[in-house]
Amino acid sequence: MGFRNWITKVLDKNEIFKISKEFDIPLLSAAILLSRGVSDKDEIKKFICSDIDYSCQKNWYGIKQCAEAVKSLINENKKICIYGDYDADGVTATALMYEYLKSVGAEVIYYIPERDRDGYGLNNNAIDYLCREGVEAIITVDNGISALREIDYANSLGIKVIVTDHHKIPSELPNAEAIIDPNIPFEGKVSDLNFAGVGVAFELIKALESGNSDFDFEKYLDLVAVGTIGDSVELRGLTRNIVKKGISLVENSARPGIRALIKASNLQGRKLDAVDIAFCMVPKINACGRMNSAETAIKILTCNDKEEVDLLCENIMEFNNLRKEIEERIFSEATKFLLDNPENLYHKVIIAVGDNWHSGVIGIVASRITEKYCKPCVLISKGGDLAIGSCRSVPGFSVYKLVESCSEFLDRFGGHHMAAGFNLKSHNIEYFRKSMIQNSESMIVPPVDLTVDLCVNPSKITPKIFGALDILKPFGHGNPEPVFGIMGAKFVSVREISGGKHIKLCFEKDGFVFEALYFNKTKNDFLYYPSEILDLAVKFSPNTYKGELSVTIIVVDVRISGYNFENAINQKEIYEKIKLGRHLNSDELKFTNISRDDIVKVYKYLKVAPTVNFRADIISERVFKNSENIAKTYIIIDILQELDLIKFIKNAEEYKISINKVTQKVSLRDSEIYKFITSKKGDKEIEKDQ
Ligand SMILES: [Mn+2]
Repeated sequence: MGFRNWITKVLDKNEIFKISKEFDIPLLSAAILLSRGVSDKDEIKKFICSDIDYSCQKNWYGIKQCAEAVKSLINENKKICIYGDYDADGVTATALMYEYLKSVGAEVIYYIPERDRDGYGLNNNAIDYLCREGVEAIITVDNGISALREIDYANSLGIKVIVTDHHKIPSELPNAEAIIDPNIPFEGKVSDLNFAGVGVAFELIKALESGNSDFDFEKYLDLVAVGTIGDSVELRGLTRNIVKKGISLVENSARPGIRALIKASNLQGRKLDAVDIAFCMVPKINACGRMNSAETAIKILTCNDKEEVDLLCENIMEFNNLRKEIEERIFSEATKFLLDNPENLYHKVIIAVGDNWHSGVIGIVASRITEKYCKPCVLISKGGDLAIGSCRSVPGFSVYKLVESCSEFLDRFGGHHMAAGFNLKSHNIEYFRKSMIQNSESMIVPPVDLTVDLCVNPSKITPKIFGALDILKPFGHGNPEPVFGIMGAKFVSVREISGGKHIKLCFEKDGFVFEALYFNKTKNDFLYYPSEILDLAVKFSPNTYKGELSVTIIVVDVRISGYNFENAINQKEIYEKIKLGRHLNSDELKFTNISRDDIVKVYKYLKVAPTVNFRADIISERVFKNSENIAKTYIIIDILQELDLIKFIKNAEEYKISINKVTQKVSLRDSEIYKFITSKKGDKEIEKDQ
């Protein structure tokens, strides 16, 4: 994994006590609110209250017209089509609108575009089809705001279009009967923007039923919760409260389909949280659109027949398993490509190219690679003459802008700061790749932060903590699960559990001994030595054994205590520049001053080091006792490999190193890298002379 920049919050103790007392909440809840900048009285009140306001959004552009337009469609018995999208947000929004309109007696069908055949949003072929089906009006959900031409086309066929969307608005709004999108300013003001497509559709229902005190709004909240979590919408304000209530309704959903999906995810009988929905329900719903057709997902969400639901659920599980299989294959192919062509790892944006990578899965893999290397990632898949691409970014870097800057080589592109997609001709891949690398050179890709909300003493942690955390739930985008710091813990031992899939670590701090789980790591992945002093970033998870509740500590990240991130990242950049043959300035050159003695030191260390995996920054800390020799350590490892003294396989930032048997005398002069580095030193001297 690339290294992450720990942001450790320093909190005002008096302030914590004050908030805790005033709002009658545990100190820990108060501390985390404070660490997240929720410190204003009104904000705290809103955060801890759970009330949902079912009155209509009066400050939304077009909401009245929308409600009126839909009402007259219903009254005039027009044939309506809900036009949705294939992801969890679009699917739940479609199910929600469809179910509602049916319940009020409208004649309604739905249409979900298919990823490969139709692409995202409205398209003329689909409109032609709906026209033939006798559709008189289209209500879009989770799309439509940018479909200016398509809406004109529908109008030309006599089909009215009502747009409900939550995407960014284009410079000109479409020529629709009525439009709602919270991004459209109303009286010069834009409302809170954290609504998913399904959230916007729900607001339309609120407007349609405003004044009807008998209406059961709650029965839709499970759908709103699933779609909102699926779309990674920020969980704050009204949306947070709706999702909170919605999650509690998912647990005992009246929808047989949701109950079936919960059972298939082995979540039945459990108190669910947003994370369960994000990791267990959403991927299954998304798998339908990725592997086959999103229609299966809508069917299961709206079906009341138990037998049919079971059949649909079986299908969905198959799609999901297939998705996982394809995802693993693309992931290993992309990773192999990067390790075979390591120069791709040194650029600011990681680009990998492959053949026939599944268009529905390539994006998930791009986000896994971004997570692994802490850098934006672009995956390009060739399929004959045509190619597709998918990008994911890190916070603070707009991958969309980068794609846009190279769009002369693309046929089509779209997306937002964090994710983008594109189509191009295969013969343009190389031009596009080069242009991306060149244009990214001058851009700043910020390091990936890991926010540590609060430092704690492990001896003080009891199951009471879960009550304090419950107040802050649901966790998700915009309100992440709190991360705690345990600083300066002495590492005692490590052992593998679950057949080597995970590890259990033992630590000691101030005489208190505690254990922590580190998931998806092997003994060899854990790079630290017994008795080394480490900082841990952790989460706490409840564990019930024989009826007794206890706290399990789960490791999120580890570093040597007092690790200097800034140095590490600067040094890594220097090394990347060298690998790409870029010019170093004289400040940077200082760090590449390698002596024979340095090389011997690192070699001797590797020879006796008791672990199998290595990271250059950690080796540097141990061998040179500081973080200013990391670039040097990277280069020395390259030299040792060039001289055949060691063999290494690089995996993200980690190496697997083995020591080769030396059969004859080795001379540093045989290393091209060493010669190159020492000649650079010469350049520096010349620079100084001038
Ligand atoms: Mn959406």
